[in-house]
Amino acid sequence: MRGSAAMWRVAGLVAVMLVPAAICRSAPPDEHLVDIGGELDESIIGEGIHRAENPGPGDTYHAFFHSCSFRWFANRWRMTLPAFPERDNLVTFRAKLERSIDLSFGQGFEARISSAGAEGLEYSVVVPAEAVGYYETLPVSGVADPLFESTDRDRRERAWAVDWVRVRPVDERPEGVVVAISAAPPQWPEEHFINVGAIDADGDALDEAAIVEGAYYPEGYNANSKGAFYRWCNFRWFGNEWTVTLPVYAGENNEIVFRGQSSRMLRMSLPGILEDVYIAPKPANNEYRIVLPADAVGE
Ligand SMILES: [Ca+2]
Ligand SMILES: [Ca+2]
Repeated sequence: MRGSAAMWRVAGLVAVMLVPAAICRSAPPDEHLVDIGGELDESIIGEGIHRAENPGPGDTYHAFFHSCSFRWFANRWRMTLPAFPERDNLVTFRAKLERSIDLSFGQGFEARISSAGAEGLEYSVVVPAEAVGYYETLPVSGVADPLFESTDRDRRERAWAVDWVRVRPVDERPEGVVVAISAAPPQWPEEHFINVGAIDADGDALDEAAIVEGAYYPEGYNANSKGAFYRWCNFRWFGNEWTVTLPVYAGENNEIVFRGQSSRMLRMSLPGILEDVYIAPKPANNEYRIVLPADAVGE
């Protein structure tokens, strides 16, 4: 591994602390369940997914449409699911499906689901650990086969309607469930990665080396939270001023990405080397990005 350590002193008006009565280090839950058409699905849906719809009147042509909230998906769509890092993930869609869908997960892992043979309108795919990597999010895209063409007044592409998506970590791949495969080894970007908030089986923090000061205890997976971020990943609250130590690539420009949730402006600094840098709140995908020039990193 190349790289040397750089100290980032980062200050800003960051977060109002919520202090629970007891410190509870959260083990990962048994599953992440995203109610499509219901609360919190906004944070995972990408392009090609239509508006949320509530159950319709009872005279719809299939019980699905008057028994659940859902969204129509176009012929091509994208979403970002919460996922369990470095585990096989069993991804199940509950959906009204009348054509096949070619799915792509992470770094080019592919699987096809078809409308034949699904029980309870549930369609499952095993996404191997090597497709998920060390991330807590999993990009998924789909293409309908054959493509949907509207022949009625509703001109939208309505390739399938999805009620929910569930992601479970599995030790054993269930029999008869399709496994996503990749034609080539996954092409992971060259990077250092720190899963802030991760703990091991004994409850010990796995991110200690990066945390210098100003951050609270690991938590996350807060099942009753009204915020998707707090429900579907582990994290730490950072106070108004905090310092982390990050590995960097010597002699090169370094792009640093923080995935986080803040409604505040962040002011970041590398003491004595860089002018303060301000980063706007609420970035796309919760990703705060900053480029550290090679001459600031040094050799
Ligand atoms: Ca639903
Ligand atoms: Ca995390």
